[in-house]
Amino acid sequence: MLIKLTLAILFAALAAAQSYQPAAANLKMRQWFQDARFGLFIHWGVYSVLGDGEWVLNNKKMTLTDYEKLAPQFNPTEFNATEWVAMVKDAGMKYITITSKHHDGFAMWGTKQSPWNIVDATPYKKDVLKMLAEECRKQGIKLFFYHSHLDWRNPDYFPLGRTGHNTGRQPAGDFNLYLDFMDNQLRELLTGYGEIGGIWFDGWWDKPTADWRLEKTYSLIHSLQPAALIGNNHHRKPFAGEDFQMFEKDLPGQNTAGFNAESEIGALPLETCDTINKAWGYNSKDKQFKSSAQLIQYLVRSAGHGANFLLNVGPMPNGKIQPEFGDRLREIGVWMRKNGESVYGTRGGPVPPRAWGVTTQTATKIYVHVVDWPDEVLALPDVGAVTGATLLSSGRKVEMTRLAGGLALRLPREIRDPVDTIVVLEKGR
Ligand code: FHN
Repeated sequence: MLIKLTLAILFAALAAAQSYQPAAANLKMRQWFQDARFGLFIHWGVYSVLGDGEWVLNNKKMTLTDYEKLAPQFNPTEFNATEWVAMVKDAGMKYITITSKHHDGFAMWGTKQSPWNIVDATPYKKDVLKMLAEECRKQGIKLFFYHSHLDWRNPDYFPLGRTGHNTGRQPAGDFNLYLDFMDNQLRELLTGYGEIGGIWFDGWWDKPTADWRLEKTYSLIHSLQPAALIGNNHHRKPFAGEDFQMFEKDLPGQNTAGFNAESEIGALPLETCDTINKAWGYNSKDKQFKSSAQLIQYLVRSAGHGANFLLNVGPMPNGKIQPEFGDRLREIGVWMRKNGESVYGTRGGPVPPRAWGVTTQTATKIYVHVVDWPDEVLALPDVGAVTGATLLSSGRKVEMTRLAGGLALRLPREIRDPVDTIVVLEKGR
């Protein structure tokens, strides 16, 4: 009987998964997403009060009773949605992905499913996501929600997974009730906040063998907003029903940070995310900031891998973005205004990513991004017919020599840019 039931569930899940046909609006959104290439990731929640990152509840072995004392201290009176969205636009970013709920379960909107949210549990009492959604719509920025599957606080998130073992919560609960709770929260987000770019899931990895009812959740999202893109940071090849694939702290195909040992690049639009210092949520002690040059180079390398770059900030508990982040975003924006045509609307170019840099391309042009190459001559393999080569920055002609099996570009010192020397190759017909 049990075997029959399990098989029936398995077949139903498989049928639902296999039957997913992205709507035309979804496919259009995927194109938009790929053209956008650059977005802002925001990790913000009640944890920002401690300035010790978003994992502080787990990492400092806090009890929930102590953690809940943070809510009355979380009063981000200096939050200004207009300023945040203007900052995003100025940086040349096209979308925002903000934590609606992180692993601590705290909701950044006035959810009716639990009082553990910014409206009901804090003196601020305002729905941050609503203000941000309205402002994004006004300023033409798309809004995605990061939503954690993993929940260290909801008693029905049981049995526990790999994390959250020291919070002092009761060792009992009904996981299906938790999944109902999560679907109800997602329903609120997809019906009360206008058109949403998509949902960015995280935390599946906490219980990789659990039945997460993903098909049900994914169908709910796609039925409420067919265009909304679903991505899941499970660090595997995409599951059925997903619309894009993300990589954490690594370019697609790489695994320097250890998250991608089991991930494999699928056929969906790609995104890579990273931090400006080391932390996702606000960490007052972390001063290891990457330079704007490094961040621009990562953005360029992502584009060369055919991936978006989602760059993170962890706002402070008062609602401000720390100046070190703001400065870097401004500097990237200056660069994007000059060089954006080699990033926006491009796809990975004909030369696969190399240590020296990457190529991106549009229908008519190939952009050769020379990021790290000491020599005057750079040889490329065959890139197809090319009618001319110029520098993107000045339009100056670049000496190009055809070789058997490729071409060579001459890049003398005086035309080099320490961040990225961009050569535009005109495609021949
Ligand atoms: O545990 C989270 C972490 O806090 C952060 O949200 C990052 C963002 O990619 N993802 C998780 C770890 O995989």
